[in-house]
Amino acid sequence: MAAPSDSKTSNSFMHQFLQENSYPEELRESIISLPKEEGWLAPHIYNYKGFWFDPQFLYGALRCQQHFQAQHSDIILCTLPKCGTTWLKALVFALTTRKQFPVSQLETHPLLTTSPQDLIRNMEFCYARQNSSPDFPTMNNRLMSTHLPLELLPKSVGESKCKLIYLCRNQKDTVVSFWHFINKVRVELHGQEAIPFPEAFDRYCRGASSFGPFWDHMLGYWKESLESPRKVLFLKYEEIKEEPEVHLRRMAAFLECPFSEEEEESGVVGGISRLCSFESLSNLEVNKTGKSSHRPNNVYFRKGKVGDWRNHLTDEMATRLDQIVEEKFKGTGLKL
Ligand code: PAP
Repeated sequence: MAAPSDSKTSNSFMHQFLQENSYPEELRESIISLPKEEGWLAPHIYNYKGFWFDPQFLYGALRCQQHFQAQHSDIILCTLPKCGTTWLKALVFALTTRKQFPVSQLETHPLLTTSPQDLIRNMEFCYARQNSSPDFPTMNNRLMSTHLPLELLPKSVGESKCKLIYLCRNQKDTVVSFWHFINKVRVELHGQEAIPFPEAFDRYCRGASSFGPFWDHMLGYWKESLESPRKVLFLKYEEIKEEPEVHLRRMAAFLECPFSEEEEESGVVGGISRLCSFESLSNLEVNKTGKSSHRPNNVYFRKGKVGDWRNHLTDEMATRLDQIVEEKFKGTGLKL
């Protein structure tokens, strides 16, 4: 899709976007009439049922709700943008396909030649781009990802036995990662002006980021993971960084494909962890110079570190975000 220029009004952007893609008139009208805020890539983001959306993703989300039929063996990876989606995709792909693609025979492993973003595709993005229902890759399981909040997942997800893995990340690092990503896309790909960090930070703290507010997004999945631990596995980026093998074993047990003794002894867990590490993936040619369906793959790899926020947030900013997290998560047991 062509990038909208800043000078266009939201309505004309929506008009162009929806017309180009032959979207139904009534949907266009209903999106335009939603509450809106200044956007990140499109001129505006729209608030639908308490969450903020770029218009094309809202369209995809609505189509996904209408048409997606979950199957019992589906695995859906759920994240807010910049919380480690690419990493989770790589880990779950390597984990669930380890019989077909053993990490002991790395030369033929799909992760060496295909971006994790292409191996596991985002549901609302696929539904936004295609009028027919998209095919999601199936090996042993159908694997998909989403940024949708739990409340807005298609109904069949709740009705089936499919499993959800949620990955969250410390919000101070996420806002920094989000800001870098948005500006890279704005400046290098769309020819738009960069958004200054203080402005992006303020919008993020007010919850007006893509698929935000982040606290409601996280709490929805957190509560569900406590109530239905066989349905939702809740993971944290920082904890996987600290002990990748421990969390790979947790994921394998949750997905009912635990590592066998033989696999443990032959170092399969470590092999997957090394293959999916930032150092390994970010140095692959496909992720340095390749292009996924819509963007260069390198936009998904920057530093991959815990604590980079210290290079961007003032003490005052850090306190503001910490206080939001403390207040919103009070009494829930969730800590970032
Ligand atoms: P998405 O939600 O838009 O798909 P996502 O993959 O969550 O993007 O965001 C990219 C972030 O994950 C980047 O973080 P940074 O800006 O703080 O560096 C990126 O570097 C990081 N990342 C990508 N791959 C890995 C990996 N294998 N291990 C750890 N972090 C990773």
